[in-house]
Amino acid sequence: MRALISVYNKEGILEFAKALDDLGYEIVSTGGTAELLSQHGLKVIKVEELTGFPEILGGRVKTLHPTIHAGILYRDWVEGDTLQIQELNIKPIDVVVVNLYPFENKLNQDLTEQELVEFIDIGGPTLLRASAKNFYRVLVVCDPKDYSWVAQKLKSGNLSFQDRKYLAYKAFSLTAYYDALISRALSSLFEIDQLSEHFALPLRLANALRYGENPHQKGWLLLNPLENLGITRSKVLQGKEMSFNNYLDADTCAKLVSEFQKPACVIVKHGNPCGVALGEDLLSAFEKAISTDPESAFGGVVAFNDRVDKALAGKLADMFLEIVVAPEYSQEALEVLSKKKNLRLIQFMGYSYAFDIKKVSGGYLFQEEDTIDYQKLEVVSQRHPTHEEMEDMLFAWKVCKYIKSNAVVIAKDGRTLGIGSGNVSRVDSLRCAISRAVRYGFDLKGSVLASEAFFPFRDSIDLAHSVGISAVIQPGGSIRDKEVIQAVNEHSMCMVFTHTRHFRH
Ligand code: 93A
Repeated sequence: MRALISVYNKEGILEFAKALDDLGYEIVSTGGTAELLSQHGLKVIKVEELTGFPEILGGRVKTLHPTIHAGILYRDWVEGDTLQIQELNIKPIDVVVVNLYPFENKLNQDLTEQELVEFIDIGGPTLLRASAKNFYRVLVVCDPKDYSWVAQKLKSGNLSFQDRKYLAYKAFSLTAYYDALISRALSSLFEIDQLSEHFALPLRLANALRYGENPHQKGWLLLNPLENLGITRSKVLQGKEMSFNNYLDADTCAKLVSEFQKPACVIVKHGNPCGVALGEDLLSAFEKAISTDPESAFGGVVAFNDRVDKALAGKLADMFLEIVVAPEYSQEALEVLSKKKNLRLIQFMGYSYAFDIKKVSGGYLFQEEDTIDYQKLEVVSQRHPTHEEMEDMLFAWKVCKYIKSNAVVIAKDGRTLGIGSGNVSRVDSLRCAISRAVRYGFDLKGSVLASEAFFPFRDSIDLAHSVGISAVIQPGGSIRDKEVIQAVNEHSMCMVFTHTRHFRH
């Protein structure tokens, strides 16, 4: 019986090799691995002794040899195979233990293209694929986490065919991931922004979540190793474990608050912002954001774009919140918030633009991230907006981008007064926004309205005017734009076209 061992990560390999040696396996090994094992007194056959061929090209060719691969791929149930390997004096290999050059770890290390390329393992994946293909006869181990249970089962004679199949599946999962990682890394290294016919998205399982969107659904968190920022990479400083829905809400909240330069606060519930405000400081922004819709804010996710201090922490601790997200917390703030054991505190480090992906049955929809283009703004009404109206419109426009369509935002003095989300008719979204604002006693005179997509009719403009809204920002582009602009002019309101819409479905 023979075992081939070739590992980059040498952790735990000595014990595993000893266990194989005890079980009577002859050990065949590559350069560094062979050296380590023989240093510790194990009898090792070097690959080159077996192949009669030295390791060449600085290690690029070590195990890529027919003696090795025929030893692995040999089918003992096929007569022709047996005759051939006997004729060529090739001995079967029964166990293969390999882990790969750490290409993934090298991605964030500022290596040159040439240096990085050297970490693409060729021989290792070939060994893994060959042995996994021959799972009927060969046992393949690609993860040091499996050494101990595999050794135990081999010793007791309990290693089943199903175990071998599981390990073969694991090996192919690893090589698929490894190649996907290389493909994605090269696409950014070579600055290729075009999708190829076979798109490789490498994902690594981080952990199982308590459950998915609902308790009866299992849920997992998978990481994209090529993005080192974002909500999944942010530190959870305290509190209960993050849930599936927590990740969704915290992501929306953190991304929206990052759009603002001034001190800002965003509150999100069920994926939609329910209060957004700018302030002199974070505390005033928080109070303004809460007052938009205190009922919905209960149990919400709150995000800030600056350091949370003690005074703000005191206010946060007085409320029932699921999550607080901020780039930083003062030591005193952390002490205050530590009393709220269940409250999750996240230190958000920003995010990088990547693909936005949505799932449909049988496939995925990919798109670039949605961004705002400020170059395209155009005043289309007779009256030009005042400075305050313009500021409020731009504020409301940013918020709109993060609301489920049909999205409308009524805002004034850097705060949302009413938000309408997820309605199937635009005017209904506006009615919701108005009724929320009225319920909390806001005077809408001189407020602004943002709509993430065009108004199909003038009805929303007439309704907006009737409650005192004086300025409207929207993409334009309806066949009834003329009628809509006419309504704006009749009411002496003003209107800005963005020429870009921000659907969120
Ligand atoms: O450079 S390679 O792609 N060429 C090979 O033929 C080869 N065979 C095994 N890399 C190769 N390996 C890899 O070497 C293994 O996947 C493992 O990561 C590493 C072990 O090298 P050493 O035993 O010299 O430390």
